[in-house]
Amino acid sequence: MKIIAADVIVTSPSRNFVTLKITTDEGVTGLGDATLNGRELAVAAYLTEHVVPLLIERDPHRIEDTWQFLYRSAYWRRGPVTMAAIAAVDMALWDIKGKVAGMPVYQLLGGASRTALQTYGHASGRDIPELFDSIRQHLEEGYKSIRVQTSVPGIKALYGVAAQAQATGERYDYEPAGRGPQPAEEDWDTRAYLRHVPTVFEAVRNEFGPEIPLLHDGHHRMTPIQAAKLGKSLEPYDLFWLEDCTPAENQDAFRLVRQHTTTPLAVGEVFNTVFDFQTLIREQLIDYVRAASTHFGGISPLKKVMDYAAQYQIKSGFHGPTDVSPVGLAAQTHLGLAIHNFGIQEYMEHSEATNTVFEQSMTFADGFLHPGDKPGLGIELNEEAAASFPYQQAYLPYNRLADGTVHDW
Ligand code: CS2
Ligand code: MG
Repeated sequence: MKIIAADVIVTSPSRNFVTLKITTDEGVTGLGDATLNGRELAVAAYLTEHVVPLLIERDPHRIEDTWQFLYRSAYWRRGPVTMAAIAAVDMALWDIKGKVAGMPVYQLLGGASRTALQTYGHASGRDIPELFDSIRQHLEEGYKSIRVQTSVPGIKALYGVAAQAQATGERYDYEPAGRGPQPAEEDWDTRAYLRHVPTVFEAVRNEFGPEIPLLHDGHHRMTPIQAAKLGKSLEPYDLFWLEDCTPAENQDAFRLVRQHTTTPLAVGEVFNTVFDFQTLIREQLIDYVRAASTHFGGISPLKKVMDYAAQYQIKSGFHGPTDVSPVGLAAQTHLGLAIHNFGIQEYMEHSEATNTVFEQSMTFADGFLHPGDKPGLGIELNEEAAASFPYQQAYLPYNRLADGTVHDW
């Protein structure tokens, strides 16, 4: 079997997605997700200009060899653009292999280790009553684990809080990234945040009791010692995890955090290779691997990092926001079903328009996600629908401190 075509499809049903479609001489096709939020066209060009020509005539069954060829032969390794492009190829080849074998990809990865994946949903609110409503709504929908984000008194806008939700009728208004030529500017004050967050978790525990696994995302905004302080002050509320408490380019920073707190730590949604996790895993500085198949080079390297993590009882918590397309989500859902050290899967429903473009065999019921049993990844791209949603420039917001300094994301 040979690859005869590879097409890059950019579509923007409610947000931008970049999809690679590989076609073989036997008519079998495979899909891969190459979406890099806010930098989508860089990956599309990387694929079209530099990867697609290399794929033609190759044997689609040689997944590992193709991965190594794209990674090593470029000389310029790693980075989010390169690794999102390689991820799309890797996923599309697994999709093809599954279709040829007549099996869902999770069967090729070793078969199911569980019946379905436990997920967590995103609850948020501008104040406590709005947050409680959001938590209740998620519980009613079957979610068993809940991420909790709120506005902070003194900070005007805060990413991760669906502030306009009621006004727009959209559930998660902070996704997609804002469309337009410039990113929205938000404000930030770490001291105010550190004072407020523990009071929110205290209120949530008082209202909903001790059982629900609760998560929180710090979006890389604290210094290591501030992160340590937050972890410590959240200990009474028994978090499932504290995510991205400090930027992790410097993996050593997590030593300091870990030294001070028993709150479980999750990190890695912006990581793109195993080297980003090397110290964190080997020194047992984290508890959950947050990488997404889309930004980490695909299913193949994500499986390897999870096997490495398994030696240290570190589990998965793959990144699953709406900017990971249904193809990327399906890829990591197959992997999550197969690996033994699965932890939890982040899940936000995609919009209706997105689900029209990406027809899915994935199911979500009672808080659990399953990739379905169609051969391959189980996603079909409706190209006609995709073409009706042209690309629109969009950027994630960023934030500045009171004195105008740009702060960490
Ligand atoms: C977030 C994401 O899901 C998460 O944990 O951190 O919403 C993230 O901000 C976006 O994926 C950025 O593209
Ligand atoms: Mg996050």
